[in-house]
Formats: sequence, structure tokens, C-alpha cells
Amino acid sequence: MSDNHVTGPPVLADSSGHGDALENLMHENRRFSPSDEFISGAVAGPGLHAEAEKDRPGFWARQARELLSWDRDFTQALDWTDPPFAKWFVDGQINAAYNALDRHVENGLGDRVAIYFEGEPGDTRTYTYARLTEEVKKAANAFESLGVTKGDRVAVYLPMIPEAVITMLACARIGAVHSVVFGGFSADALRNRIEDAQAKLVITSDGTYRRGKPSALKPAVDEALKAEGHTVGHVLVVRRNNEPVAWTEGRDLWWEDTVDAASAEHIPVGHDSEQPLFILYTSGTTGKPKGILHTTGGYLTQTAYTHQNVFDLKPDTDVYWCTADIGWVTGHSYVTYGPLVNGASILIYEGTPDSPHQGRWWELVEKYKVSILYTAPTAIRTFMKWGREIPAKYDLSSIRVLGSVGEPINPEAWMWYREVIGSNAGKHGEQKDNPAPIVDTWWQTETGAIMIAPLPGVTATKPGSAQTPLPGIVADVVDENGQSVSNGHGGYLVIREPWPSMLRGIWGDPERFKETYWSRFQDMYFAGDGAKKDEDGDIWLLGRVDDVMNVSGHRLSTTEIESALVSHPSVAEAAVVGAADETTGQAVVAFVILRGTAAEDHDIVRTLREHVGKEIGPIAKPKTILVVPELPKTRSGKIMRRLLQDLAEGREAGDSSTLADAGIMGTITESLKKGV
Ligand code: 6R9
Repeated sequence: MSDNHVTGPPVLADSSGHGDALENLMHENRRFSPSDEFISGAVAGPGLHAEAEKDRPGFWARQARELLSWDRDFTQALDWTDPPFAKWFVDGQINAAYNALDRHVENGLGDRVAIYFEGEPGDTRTYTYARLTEEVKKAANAFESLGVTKGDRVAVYLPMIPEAVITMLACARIGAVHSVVFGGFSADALRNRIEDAQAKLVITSDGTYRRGKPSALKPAVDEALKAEGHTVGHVLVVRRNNEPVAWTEGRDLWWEDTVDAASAEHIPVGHDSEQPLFILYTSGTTGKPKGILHTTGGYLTQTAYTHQNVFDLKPDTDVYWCTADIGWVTGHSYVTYGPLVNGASILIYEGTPDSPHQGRWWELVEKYKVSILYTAPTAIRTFMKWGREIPAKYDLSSIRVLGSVGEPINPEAWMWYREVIGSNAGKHGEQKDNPAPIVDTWWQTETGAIMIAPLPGVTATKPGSAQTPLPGIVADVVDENGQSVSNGHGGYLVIREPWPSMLRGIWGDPERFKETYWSRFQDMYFAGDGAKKDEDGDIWLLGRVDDVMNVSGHRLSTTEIESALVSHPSVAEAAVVGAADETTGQAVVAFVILRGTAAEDHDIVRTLREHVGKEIGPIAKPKTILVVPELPKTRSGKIMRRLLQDLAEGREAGDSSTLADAGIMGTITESLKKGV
């Protein structure tokens, strides 16, 4: 199966996970214009679109020069002579860490808070820009002393603690390429990523805290490095929860002995604009996760530009909180790079939203006077379930911009976000006259930064729509043949022109890069999402049209989970679908055919869930595993997941006329009723 394989017309299949969402969406006609007050103070004005349309590379060149400090100016904004391999800001030299740190200190902002940190147990730390710069310099010296040099890969397996940001920036400073692996991924997943990137150094912690209890991380690193022949020379361990850890002498080092002891003098050098900055693995439609490669100059330009304009950032007064984990691209672009390059004050919170109580986030907003909040629909829907009286107990009056990312936001969640969070003007039920604008931001690991979103002082927002490509971005919705659809119609979301923060490739596999993203439609980047243009030409995202599921805003591949299931000796065959789920958007539902006597094992479902957790990570564990005698297949042997999805979502199965065995759906339904 090829990577760009499309499983069905997106306008028919609503994979956004909200039942009749598509129909409802198209009848959504509420509009919320920005207030006069917001417009008059807004960072982004309507002129940006016009400027970008006139001369796109020139527009980006201006952003690059105004938002960033270059060690050597670039000679050309874009080199697109060898598509799809783009070079942005050609010949430029720049240091990402200098841009995120030193230059703010040189500009007299050393005392501004860069990071407010709140640990799950309630411990706090504050890093000013001066202190953060010093910490990053020490880390850069320490990494160099461990033999890490420009171009080397560093695997990062850390919780949401300041050392995660320090590590990323220290790598960037010395030109090393970080590969952050989400702490919720298993030892096997970590080993695969370490091997694929041939990492030299791993940075981890003893662990973290989860719902009031210590939770371990280092054992997974030990497990991942058990096999001979890996490339890792050292494991640097941050002490976080003080739990005892196993120790490999000569390989393992404590952060406090190594980094804290290093010199705080470190002179940054400019790296080529196209110097690799990081690799981040993401799920595609084939089994093996892809290492998405991002480089320096273009990535920094677009993350800083979008962070400033989409969130209307006023860095001297705002407190910005993006709730994403650094294990995801949102944590790269909108926890670390965009905000710090822009000199913002950010909040980092280590734990879960319900620890020790379900008001923890709102308590943090009140405590730190968070003014910009950026989170995911799955979190909003969870808060909806917990009840509006919880946030109402807190003073959220500081909030002035709200962001959403990760999956389509259904209009109900959008309205709740606006009314309950964006309108709160105090803990006694006071309401704002002008609720905070909501920006629904569409983008991907591959796009590096936000691509489609309203501009808060410009766009009249619509609940549930990401609306307009940002100035400088040329996105479109096209039909099967790559023709632009007219307003009121649906199709496939594509990007027509290169953009600065676009992925530069898949680590170690240039062919797969072309094949995956650039072969479905000629000369266009195909994102994997279905979308629709409404009567105004605004874009509504409808979810993935390939075999990628979106569970709580996390990308999971059906094929990857299927491979994990069939790797268990009891499983003969498996098919996985994403079924609509009220809270998580989609939930993983697996249909399995068991081997031999495995069906007699009463614990088999639990065993298989654990097995997937071990192979990929707890987030990939199927919510439901259904044991079936057969799977519906076409004559060419392709599993018809659409039919299984109907079953998983409690519907009558749809058209099964292309099945090799027409009676199969009846057999499956019967067996599910009886229990095999
Ligand atoms: C940033 C991020 C990307 C996929 C993407 C799409 C979905 C993200 C969305 C959205 C509708 C939004 N997605 N933002 N769908 N509206 N505002 O999430 O990156 O983890 O790579 O996922 O997420 O399906 O293709 P990533």
C-alpha cells in the first residue's frame, strides 16, 4: 500500500468523530466579529494578506528579517528549483538558541520571565531570560563535552519540565538535531526511533509525576538500550521524582553532575539556514513512523510569525500557555520555538488536568494570569463533561485569546470554550462584554507551523472552522483530479506553494518524502485531510481521509496498531478503525481473528491491549477489541475498514457490494451478538 493512498471520498466519510457533524457544520452560520477594541490593538491587520499576495517570497523575507537576528543575511528567500526539495533563506546563517535567548538578554530583557514552571505536586520554578540563557549555555557545553557535535542526533525522552526546553535549545545552539520522543511511548517505540536516527546521546529523567504518584521514565530507556549495537554513548538523567533508578556505569550521567557543573560561557555560532533542527516521528499510513525533518531558518520564521499574529502576542504583557507536551509538534513550535523567539513569558505545567482536582488548569490560569491559552478540542470536551461550574469557580478574566489545535473542533465545544472560558470575567459569574476570540489552527507535524487560522483582529470567526490560509500560505480544496472545487463543495486539502516551515524530508528516505506527500496531486502537497469550502470560501476541516486516526489530537496509524496486534502469537489477523468518540474525537477499535485456542483465554482482550501498550505506548491501546471469525475484504484482499467503522459506531453496515464474500458482514454481526 502506498503512503498517499486515499480510502474514500472525504465528503462522504465524516471522520471528525462527531456523528452528523458534517451536515451540522454546513448549517453553522453564527459569526463573531472582533470587537473594535480588539481590532484597534491587534498585532495583525488586514494589510498582511494583500502584501503576501503581491510578492510571497518577499513577504516571507520581510518576516525573516524582522522577526529574527541573522548572523549572515540570506541572498534569496526561496530556492524552488528542485521541487519538492525547498531551500528557504539561502546562504543565511542563524542560531536558533541565540534568537530564543541571548538576543533578548542583550536587548535588556534579561529580567523578563521566560518560563513559569509548575510541577504536578505544586513545586514551582521561574526562569528569566537571563537564567534560561545561562542554563542553555551550560547544557550546550555539557553536550559538547560528551562528544556531541553539529549534525549529531540527540534523543529526548523527558516529561514536561524546563529541562526539556533547555535540552532542545542547547541542541539547536550547537547544531545537534533533537529527536523528542513522547514520554508516553514504550521502550520499543523509543528504541526504533533511537535506531532510525542513530542517536548519540539520550536525555531522560528518573521519571515524573502522574496523578499524585511518581511515574518512571528511565526504565524504558534502559530497556530500549538493552540490545547490542546501538549508537548511544551516554544517557543524561535529570533528577525529577527522586525514585531509585538502575544505573549503567560509564554510560549514565546525572544532569546535575554534568550540566550544572558546566561553564555558563558559550558563544553561539551561526548555522546554515537549512541546518537540520529536529526530527519528529509521526504516524503515516504505513507501519513505520516517519522521521519528519525540519531545518532552521524557515522553521523559525514561520513559527515566530504565526505565534505573533495568530495569538496577537504582546510579549511584554502576555502570559502564554500552550498545554501541549513537547513530544508533539505543537510542543516544539508553540511551547519552545515560536514563543521564546518572540520573547514571550510561557507557562509549563507538568501534570494532568485533574490532579489533584478537576479545576487545576483554571487555578493555574488564575494564578499566573494566563492571557493566551492554546489547547486541544479533546481537552475542551473533557472539561465540558466535568461541568462548567468548575472553571466558573476561578477568575479567568486575564484570558484574551483562545486557541485550538489537533483535530476539528465541533461547534458545541467551540461555543462552550467561548462562553465558559472566553467570557469569564471573575469568579462570581461576571461576564465579559467582548469574549476572547477563538483561533482554530490547522496544521501538521509536516507543515511545522500554523497554516490555516483566523487572525483574531481581522477575521469574523465561525464556530468549527479554521477558515482562512494565513497570509503567505496558499491552500486549496481540490477534487479527485486536483481541480479546485467551487464554494459549497468538499474535497482534499492541498497546499499549492512552498512555505518556510515545510518539512524538508523524511529522515533517511527522500523517495518516501516525494511519494507520501507530492505524488497524489501534481505539484501540490497533499496533507491527508478532507475539507470543504463554504459559501464564503472559508475552509472547514473534516478529518483524515487516509488510514490515520486522531485520538485526543494524537496521530495514530491503523496499520501500526494492526502490526502490533498481529505480532502477538494469539492473533491471526487484525483490522483497526477509529470510531467516533464523544471525548477523544476518535477511539481505537480493533477487530481481531484469533489463532487456535486463543479464544478460550478469557483474558485475551486484556492481554492484547497490554501488548499494544508495550509495542507502541499506552495511548495506542485499543479502547475496544472485538473478536470476530472473519474480516470483510474486497476481491483484491483489502480490508474494508469503512464497514467495520459502521459496526464500531453502532450503525447498520453500509454498501458491501464490493466484498469478496457478500455474507460476511452478517456473520460478523451475528458473532458479535453471541460473542465468539
Ligand atoms: C498540529 C498537529 C495533524 C493532523 C492533521 C489534521 C488534524 C490538526 C486541526 C486538525 C482540524 C484543526 N488537525 N489541527 N484538524 N482542525 N485545527 O496536530 O499535528 O499531530 O501532525 O496532526 O491533525 O487531521 O492532518 P499532527
